[in-house]
Amino acid sequence: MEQTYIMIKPDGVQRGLVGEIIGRFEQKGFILKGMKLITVNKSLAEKHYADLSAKPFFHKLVDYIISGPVVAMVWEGKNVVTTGRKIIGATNPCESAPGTIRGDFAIDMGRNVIHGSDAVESAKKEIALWFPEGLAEWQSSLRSWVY
Ligand code: 3AN
Repeated sequence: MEQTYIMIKPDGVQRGLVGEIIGRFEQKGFILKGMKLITVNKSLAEKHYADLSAKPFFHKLVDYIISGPVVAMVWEGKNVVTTGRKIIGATNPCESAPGTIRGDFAIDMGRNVIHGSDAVESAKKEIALWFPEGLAEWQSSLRSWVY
């Protein structure tokens, strides 16, 4: 079953949006496979955003991610990568639709509340990076009502 890496960024944690965001993924029917509140070190943040290392905003982005605790999560379910991105909304909160997380809770690109993997392959890499200890096991009978 497909999995994605979702991270509530420091601004989302500090603004008290953790419950709201988890609720949206739960209500859709996705299954929580991993979750932890952690303060990110610089090396992990730089690895996570390695693809953006040439961008002019890279250092600001890394400083933002390490500025306070984040909630790192893995969610599982049919088409969860693409659907998760739809739930999150466009990168620039000025363009994200009302009803999406960024559309409802953000106005600034540099403080856009949440991260979600953009493809199945990057989700695999990000999950391995953020959850080297592995994920929770669900018995298939406990989740059979979803599928
Ligand atoms: P997304 O988070 O929607 O996948 P990416 O991967 O293009 O978007 O960018 C990663 C993060 O970098 C964004 N969430 C945002 O915080 C930041 N970012 C992207 N573009 C800009 C920009 N032009 N100025 C400042 N920050 C940016």
